[in-house]
Amino acid sequence: MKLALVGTPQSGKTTVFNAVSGHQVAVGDYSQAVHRALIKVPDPRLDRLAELVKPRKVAYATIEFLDAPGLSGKGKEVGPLEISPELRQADAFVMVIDAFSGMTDPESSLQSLIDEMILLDQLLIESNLEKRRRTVKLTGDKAEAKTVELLERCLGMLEREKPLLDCELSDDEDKLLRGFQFLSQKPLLIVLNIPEDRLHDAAAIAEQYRRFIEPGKHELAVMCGKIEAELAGLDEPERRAFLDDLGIDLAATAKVIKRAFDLLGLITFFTVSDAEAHAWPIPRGATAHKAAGAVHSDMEKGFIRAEVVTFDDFSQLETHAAIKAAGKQRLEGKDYVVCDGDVILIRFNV
Ligand SMILES: Nc1nc2c(ncn2[C@@H]2O[C@H](COP(=O)(O)OP(=O)(O)O)[C@@H](O)[C@H]2O)c(=O)[nH]1
Ligand SMILES: [Mg+2]
Repeated sequence: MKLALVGTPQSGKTTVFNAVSGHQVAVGDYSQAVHRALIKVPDPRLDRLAELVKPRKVAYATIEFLDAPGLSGKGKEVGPLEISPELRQADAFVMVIDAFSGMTDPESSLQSLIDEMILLDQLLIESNLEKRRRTVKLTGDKAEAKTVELLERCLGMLEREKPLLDCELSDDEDKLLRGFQFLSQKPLLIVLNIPEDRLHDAAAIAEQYRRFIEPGKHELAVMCGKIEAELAGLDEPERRAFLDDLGIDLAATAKVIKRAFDLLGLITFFTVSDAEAHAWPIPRGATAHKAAGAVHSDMEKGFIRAEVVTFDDFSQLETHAAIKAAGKQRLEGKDYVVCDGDVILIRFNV
């Protein structure tokens, strides 16, 4: 799963990238460089499992994070369609809003970024429709006619200045539309980048943006990118001291990653053995069979059954023997829908 940063130049995208990834890329230089990182998703449940099982290795779930030049932030005055193709391939966007410099009004920059995505999508559809309409006229192709009908409906939304995220779509339509990699169809994590002297107001600031947030489509996080980027470079005791100094209890970075993970519609299941405790991200609603495939293709091919314990039972009972004695281990087949926090042993045969 891939997240991409978007926002106006100098809004703090690369600063947030550094904060989240622990990298130390140069900021403030108007650079057009592309940065990428694989981000560990912090998970106290995995820490607890590792404490119980004492494996040789602990592997966190990861998500890909991309910092690439993109939107102009100029709203309706966008120029050519030169947005990086890599941005289009992202599963969701992390939109960084400058709320620290006082140079721009954060609410209007948020609105103009959304307007810009709407306009870019509109241009993409317009450039596409003419040819497709002609094909339908010439060949009468049914599938193509469906696509045209869907694109026309989308165009109508965009012309009313609504993002495609608001479109009511069937699963098939959703899939079809995703192929076009429209910008305004992607879920958004809005990151308000505030100055350090307003950190104590973070909750009140977040409240002002509630109306932009629709559950499942958007998430909001308030952070001071500059501070978080400094924090990322420190080891644990130094970090603790720094946070105490500022009078805040938890770095916002972990929250940003968690919200991004939720926004992508992912849940986590765990596998544990002497060798490794591993957190695996899978789409909500995935079956045990798919989960097996996430671990190894052989497990999917040779799937026999899944032995499942909930994290809470595992954490409480602590050992396999105690879990079995308490009857808390379930045997599940291919079609079992995996729940967030399941600890799974996959039996397979190749
Ligand atoms: N005071 C303050 N400055 C920030 C913050 N975040 C970013 N900056 C500064 O804003 C400038 C632009 O940041 P950068 O991450 O390069 O923005 P980008 O162009 O969106 O990638 C840099 O000089 C940063 O140090 C913040 O939270 N507070
Ligand atoms: Mg940058």
